[in-house]
Amino acid sequence: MKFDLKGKDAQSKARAGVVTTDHGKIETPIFMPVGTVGTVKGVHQTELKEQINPDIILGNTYHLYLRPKTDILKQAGGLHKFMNWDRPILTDSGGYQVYSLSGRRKIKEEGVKFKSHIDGSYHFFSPEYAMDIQRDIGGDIIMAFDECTPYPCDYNYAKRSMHMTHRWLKRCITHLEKTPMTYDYNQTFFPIVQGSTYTDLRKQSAEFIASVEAEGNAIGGLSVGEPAEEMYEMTDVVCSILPEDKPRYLMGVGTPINILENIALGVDMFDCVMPTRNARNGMLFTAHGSINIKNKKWENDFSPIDEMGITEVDTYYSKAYLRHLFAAKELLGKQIATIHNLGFYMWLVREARKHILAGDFLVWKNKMVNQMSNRL
Ligand code: PRF
Repeated sequence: MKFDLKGKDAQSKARAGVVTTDHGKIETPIFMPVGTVGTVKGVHQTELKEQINPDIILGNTYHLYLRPKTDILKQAGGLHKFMNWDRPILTDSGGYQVYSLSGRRKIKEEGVKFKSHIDGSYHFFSPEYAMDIQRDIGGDIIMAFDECTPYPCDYNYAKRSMHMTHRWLKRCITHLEKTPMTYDYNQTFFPIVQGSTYTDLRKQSAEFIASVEAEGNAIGGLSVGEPAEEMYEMTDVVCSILPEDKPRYLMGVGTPINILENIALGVDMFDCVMPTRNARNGMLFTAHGSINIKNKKWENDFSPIDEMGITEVDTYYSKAYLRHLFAAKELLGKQIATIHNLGFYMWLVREARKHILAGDFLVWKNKMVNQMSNRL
């Protein structure tokens, strides 16, 4: 993997770059649509490629391991072939989903024992096993196995957990170094900074993560319920320590405003279920604010869903029609809303990139943050 910085904003810490992987290039800042179980929920592959057109999507180790199971993915020749997606894929390690989804879990130094949210069966992930599974899934970027602490988190717990995440990181690296590659394409490993909302822990963790000199670095443990200001403070501290010539990935973030604010602090990569999950609940993001399409006020609004939208659905269908589909609980409503929201997130990060390269990112960002705060 290669990362080339193409431009830096003079008034903020925003950067524009290009990540090159064996499955293609990723222009940063980037938003990665979440394809948890090998599908970006509700979006047909051709719509994803031709309309939304992301450079990279994300898959989840926890889900794919449980279903269809690693063995099936291995037989298919990896997730790319299984789902017929030929662009880059990043897989998360399971270090977050075992905490947020599985019914029960027991965290020990050796790893995490957890109960499947699908059938209640028990499973065990160690840092080593999380690497093996990600090798079989075949992500271009694979993530360290970490513990994401909840918010709020007691200082001593956060400190102990951070040190365990660091020890787990060493185990991931040792395992990757001493076992052979099992996939035909190169896979790049990203370690993850933790440390909850404590500045001293975040500094310590960022220094440790930087010391392993990985090809890219991630920031975890944020957007778990803390106020946005605290998230920005932590991102700022961590970005000031992580190397400048490597991509920085802020995991699970966030709202359109969170994304722009974190780009301004030097983050290059994002993923979040928000555009897809909120779409399925009738919430649309636009450059002028968010819309609850189920609201009665759209009943006879025959204007396009989003006049400025980049996807076909934005001007093809009206707000009144989309509202009707939600009222009638038609599947198509969720699909249209999902395509719109993902199209909007892609537009947002591409515009951010253009403005970084043009040198007027900060002014544009402030205007957008202001506009996007509206509820229409
Ligand atoms: N760790 C991992 N995945 C994640 C997170 C984390 O801390 C988060 C936190 N917002 C989202 N996804 N491995």
